Amino acid sequence: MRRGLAFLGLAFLWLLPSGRPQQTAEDACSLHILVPGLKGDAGQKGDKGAPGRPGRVGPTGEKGDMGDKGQKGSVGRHGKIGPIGSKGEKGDSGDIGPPGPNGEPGIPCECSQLRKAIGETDNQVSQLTAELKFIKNALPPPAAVAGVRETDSKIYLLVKEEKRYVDAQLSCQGRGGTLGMPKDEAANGLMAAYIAQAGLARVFIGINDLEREGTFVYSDRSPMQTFNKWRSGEPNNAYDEEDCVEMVASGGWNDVACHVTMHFLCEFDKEHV
Ligand SMILES: [Ca+2]
Ligand SMILES: [Ca+2]
Repeated sequence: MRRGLAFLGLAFLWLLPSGRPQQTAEDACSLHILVPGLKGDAGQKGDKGAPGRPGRVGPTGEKGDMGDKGQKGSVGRHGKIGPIGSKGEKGDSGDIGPPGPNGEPGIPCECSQLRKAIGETDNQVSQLTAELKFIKNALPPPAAVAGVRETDSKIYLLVKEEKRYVDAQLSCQGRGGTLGMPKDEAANGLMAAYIAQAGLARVFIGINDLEREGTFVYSDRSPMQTFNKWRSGEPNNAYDEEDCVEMVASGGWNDVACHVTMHFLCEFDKEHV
């Protein structure tokens, strides 16, 4: 810095109006004392300086008093629908409502006739139900059956399966019946016609003397009455082994061995099917 001021001083001396522009280096070096000149006139006012830097941030002011409460705002928009709540408890039953208006008068009916018709219909339904039940329970595969025959109280079923007497009886019982028991002329005639129409020569029927030789009973253990259709010379208990009975197509009876196999005829009581 000091060296810079000395240089400025030398430059100032060089520009002084001395009237001797040809001053030599010896003259300059010979000056030992510099005398300041007269003060010059005041210069013109300079231009306005640039704005100073912003001052430091002042300290935080004291907290002012709380303002008055603002006015209530307007109602906002509806929010989204919330989730479904849990099911509430069942409410109490309501009061019994008032009775309804009276209906229009009915049409006079002949009730006795209607009741009679209804009763007959009920009977028919019962009968059909029983017969259907019988068909479901009793009928074997179609090929083994030659149709059925029936009277007011009985149903007869010819089974075209060859079985021994005991097995034939079990087969009929399994269907809800028993081997056929011709106890009068009408039943015997119906069974004989059934056998003949089926093209069979003979079938087992429900008569035997298994328990006591010579004493024939029906398969329901009821004793033989006056009615019988023994063929001529029968029962003969041939070979001392004929304890079961067959009916031939003409309707006659013959005692035969129980272990032979043949078709058989079942009988069902309509009240029990
Ligand atoms: Ca016998
Ligand atoms: Ca015989």
